[in-house]
Amino acid sequence: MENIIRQFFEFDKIETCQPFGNGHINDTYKIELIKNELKCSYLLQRFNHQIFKRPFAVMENIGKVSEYLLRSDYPLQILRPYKNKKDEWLYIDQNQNYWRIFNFIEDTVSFDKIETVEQAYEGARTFAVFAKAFSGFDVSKLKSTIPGFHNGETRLINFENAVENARPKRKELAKKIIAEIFEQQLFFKKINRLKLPLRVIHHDTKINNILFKINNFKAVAVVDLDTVMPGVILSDFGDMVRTFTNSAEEDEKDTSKVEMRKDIYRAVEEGFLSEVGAILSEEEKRYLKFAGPWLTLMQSMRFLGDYLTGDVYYKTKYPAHNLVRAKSQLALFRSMQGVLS
Ligand code: GN1
Ligand code: MG
Repeated sequence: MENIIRQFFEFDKIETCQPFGNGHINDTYKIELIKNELKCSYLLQRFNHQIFKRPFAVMENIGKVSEYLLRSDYPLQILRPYKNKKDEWLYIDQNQNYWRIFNFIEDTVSFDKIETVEQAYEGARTFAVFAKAFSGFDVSKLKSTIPGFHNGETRLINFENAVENARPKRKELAKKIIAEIFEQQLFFKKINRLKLPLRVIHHDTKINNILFKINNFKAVAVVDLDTVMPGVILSDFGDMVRTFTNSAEEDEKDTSKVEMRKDIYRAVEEGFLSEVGAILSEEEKRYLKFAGPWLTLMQSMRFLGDYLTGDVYYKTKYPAHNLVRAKSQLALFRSMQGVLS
């Protein structure tokens, strides 16, 4: 650890180093360093370059976006990466691990589940503040670091391949849900046909990607900018609907507990539009209601594809974890369809 951190800057000693957060993709640590008798905190992260196949392009995007926000009147704090002593965003160690370091934003908390409409409103408003901040930014400056990331039709092709190359036992166990997903595939085509404008999109608008002030639960920062790239507004709205309104966990085993909470949905919509209502086109606004089911169906298909091909993408805690996630997300999709279509 010490050698990795020294690639970025000098210090006297490491005071603490502890695992931090619970993302599915990267490994994150909070480190406290002593520098000239002062304690300084940072986030150290092993960046998953199996998933982010263009790690330096991701960092370029994050660099551009955070610099832009810093120079604008963006009202929130920014989680910024540091360059190492070689003036690069990432340090690659002998074992081909990619490491990066960010500033640590103090006195904040994040949480995984929305409990109240006030939290939903504030969360949605915050992601909208982030989206709105880029209305004057030239989106063509950003690279598409995971091509087809939220493209349902591309995801569908990947899913068809996953079904074809599935582990036979797993395919048998998932037979019913595979068929159910195929039944809904037109959804992806419908959304792609809309041809909505490209914007700077966060692409991972879970509530735990907002840091809140410890004592008053006001939003302090939008974090996890790895998937910031060109996309459509339905992605950021949809992933909030998927994650905020869910009455249960993403991996709830008992699907009878899974439903979209309508009061939370309304708060998400109001909070989001309170900031971006004026910059979205009529068409974008009209189709917002399809965003939740669209993204939730896509997520179910992604979890299921990973289950079928042996859990190579998402971290899992038990063998059927991705199957459970896929079923749970499909239950959520059904509940949304009952309400929103
Ligand atoms: C992944 O690891 P995390 O929570 O930041 C995934 C998202 C999914 C999410 C599902 C790069 O995000 O797209 O929606 O899991 N990120 C990537 O919980 O694939
Ligand atoms: Mg993420």
